[in-house]
Amino acid sequence: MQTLQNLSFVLADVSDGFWFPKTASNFATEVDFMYKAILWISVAFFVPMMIYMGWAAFKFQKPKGEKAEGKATHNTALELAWSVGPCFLLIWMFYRGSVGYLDMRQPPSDAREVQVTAQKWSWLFDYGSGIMNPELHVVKDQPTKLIMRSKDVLHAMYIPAFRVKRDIVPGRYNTLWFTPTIGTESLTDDEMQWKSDDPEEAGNILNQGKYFDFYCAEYCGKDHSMMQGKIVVHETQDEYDAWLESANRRPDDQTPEQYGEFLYATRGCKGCHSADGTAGQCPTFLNSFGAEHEMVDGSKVSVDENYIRESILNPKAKVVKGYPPVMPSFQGQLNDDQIDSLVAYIKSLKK
Ligand code: HEC
Ligand SMILES: [Cu+2]
Repeated sequence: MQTLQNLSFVLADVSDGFWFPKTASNFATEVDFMYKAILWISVAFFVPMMIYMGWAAFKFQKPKGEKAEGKATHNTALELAWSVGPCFLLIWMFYRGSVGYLDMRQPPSDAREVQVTAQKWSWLFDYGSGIMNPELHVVKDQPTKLIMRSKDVLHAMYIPAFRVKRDIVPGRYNTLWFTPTIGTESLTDDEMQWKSDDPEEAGNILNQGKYFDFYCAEYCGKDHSMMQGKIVVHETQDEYDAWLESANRRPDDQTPEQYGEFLYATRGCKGCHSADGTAGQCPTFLNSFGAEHEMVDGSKVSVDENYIRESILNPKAKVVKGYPPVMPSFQGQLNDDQIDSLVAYIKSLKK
C-alpha cells in the first residue's frame, strides 16, 4: 500500500522534490516541463506497445506442429499513421528543445560576470578586485554569467537546482548563465540536497548555512567527485555587497591557524595533502615544518616559511623527491595574509 502511494505521488509530479531538487532558476520550469513531456510521451507509446506485443504473441500462436506463416500482410493506412503521427511529436520535441537550448547559450548583455577556475580538485570564483572565493555568491533575479576555464583537465560545472551544466575544456573559455529565482535563506533543511549528520563533517563548510549545491560532473579522474561546492543566492544587492566585503579576509574570531585550516580545506590543498601523516601521492603536512626534505635534483631543503610560500606560488621551482610535479600554482589566488595563515596552519601540525 505504501509503495502504491509512493508510486501515485511519483506519477502525479515527477519534478517537485521527489526526483529533482527545487526549481530555482529561470530555466528550471522549462527544463522540467520538457523532461516530463518527453518522459510521458515515451511512456504513452511504450506501455501499450509492450502490452499489445505480449497479447499478440499469445493470441497468434500456432498449435504445435503447424507451420509458421511465410509472410506478414501489410496495411498502408496503419503504417502511415504510426510513422507520420509520431513524426509530428518528434518535430515538436526538437523545436522546443532547440529554442530552450538557444536561450541557455545566449546570456543577456547586462549579466553580472564571474570568472571561474577549475583545477584538480577545487573551484575558485574570481569576483574582480582581487576577491577570490571557493563559494559561488549571486543575487536573486540578477542574470549571472560564469566565464569558466580549467587549469589542467576537463571539468564540468553542474548546478542541479538551476538545471544547468557545462563542460570546461582546458585551453578555452566556457560560459554558462542563469538567473536565480529563489534566495537560499528561504530554503528549508529538506530542500537542501546535501547536509551531513556526520559529526566529523561538522566543521566542513558544506555543513554551514543554506545553499544550493554545485558539482563537478566530469567523472574521469580520481577526485572530480569531491569537487562539490555551495552557491549562496542573496536576496538583495546590499546583502551581496556585504558578503563581498568580508570574503577575502580572515574573520575576526579566527586565529591564523584556524583560517589556514579553513583555506586548506576549501582551496583544494586537502584533496592532495593529508594533515594526519597519511602519505599518498603528495607529501603530508604533518611534522613537515622544520624537517629537511630531499628534492628531485638531490639538494636538501629545510621546510620553512619561505619554502612553503614558494611551493604555493611556484611549485615547480623545487620538487620533492619521490613525488610527481602535479601541484598547480596558486599565484594570484591567495593573498599574502592567506599564505601567512596557511604557513601558520602547517607549522601547527606537529605530533
Ligand atoms: C593536485 C595536487 C596538489 C594540490 C591541490 C596542492 N598540492 Fe602541494 N604538492 C603536491 C605535490 C605532488 C607535491 C610534491 C612535489 C612538489 O614539490 O611539487 C607538493 C608539495 C607541496 C609543498 C612542499 C611539501 C614538502 O613536504 O616539502 C607544500 C608546502 C605544498 N605542496 C603546499 C600546498 C598548499 C598550501 C596547497 C593548497 C593551497 C597545495 N599544496 C595544493 C600536490 C598538490
Ligand atoms: Cu573536476
